[in-house]
Amino acid sequence: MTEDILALIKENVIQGRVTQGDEGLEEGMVGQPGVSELTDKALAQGISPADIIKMGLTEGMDIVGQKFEAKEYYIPDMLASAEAVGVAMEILEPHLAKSGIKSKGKIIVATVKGDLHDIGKNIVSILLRGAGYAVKDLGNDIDPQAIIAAVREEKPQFVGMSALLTSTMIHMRTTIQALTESGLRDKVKVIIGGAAVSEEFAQSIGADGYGADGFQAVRIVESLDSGGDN
Ligand code: B12
Repeated sequence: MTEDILALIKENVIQGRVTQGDEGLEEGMVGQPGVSELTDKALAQGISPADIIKMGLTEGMDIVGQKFEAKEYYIPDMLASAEAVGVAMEILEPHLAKSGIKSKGKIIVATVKGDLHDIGKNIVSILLRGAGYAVKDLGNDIDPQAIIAAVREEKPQFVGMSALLTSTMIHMRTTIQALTESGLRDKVKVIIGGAAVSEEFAQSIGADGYGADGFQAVRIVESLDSGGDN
């Protein structure tokens, strides 16, 4: 019974169905419970939030990641699945505190100064939330000093910066320099991404990691979180 409902959650994450009114990638699913109804039902049956996350949401998202990498899924498919996971995480959040599961670290994300592209950053934020991180999204066109102020206030373990323009990626370097000048550089791991930047650029500005897509962003943060160097 427990396994059935977790398998259904996993399948509906893969299908990107939040509620029973949603269509899935396969036909004929409208009217069947989606991830939010199934998550409520699983909790009502006494299934632990940890099992729902591990065997339902995370396993589902792993498959979505594989399909994305194999080019079977495109960005809208990935977003639908990530949204389903995000909604389930909102339902689970109060129960996580009760069951003693600590949320993972906190990450501040921002698109750098002068840059209005925020679609990729938003995907990264949703996937990190889905993976259990507390994400504070500062938005787009964010000045280095605003990132410094947020690091002081929020005390995150990670800062994630996004840049899509070759004219704005320079602000990743200035933000890292500003972190150093403020004595905060060793308090946070900095990861970067966005179409303008690369692994080589990340190394050249002294970032701790680079992610080519949202799933890599999660993998890098998890690896840095556990002390690895990605
Ligand atoms: C949509 C778009 C816009 C929209 C943005 C809307 C929005 N709310 O974001 C609008 C219309 C506003 C726009 C404006 C402009 N744009 Co534009 N835009 C694009 C476009 C078509 C798609 C970008 C996108 O959303 N991709 C989809 C997302 C999912 O991908 P992504 O951002 O790369 O994010 C993924 C990864 O990079 C990674 N990632 C992203 N961020 C992060 C962060 C971290 C920490 C990590 C680990 C990973 C990570 O994970 C994400 C998810 O998988 C690109 C072309 C392209 N193919 O990239 C041009 C593009 C980026 N734009 C471009 C340009 C030139 C402009 C303008 C200057 C145009 C103009 N003359 O006005 C303005 C600049 C405005 C500004 N100041 O920012 C150029 C940039 C060229 C360059 N080398 O600098 C591009 C490449 C188009 C081109 N070929 O010329 N644009």
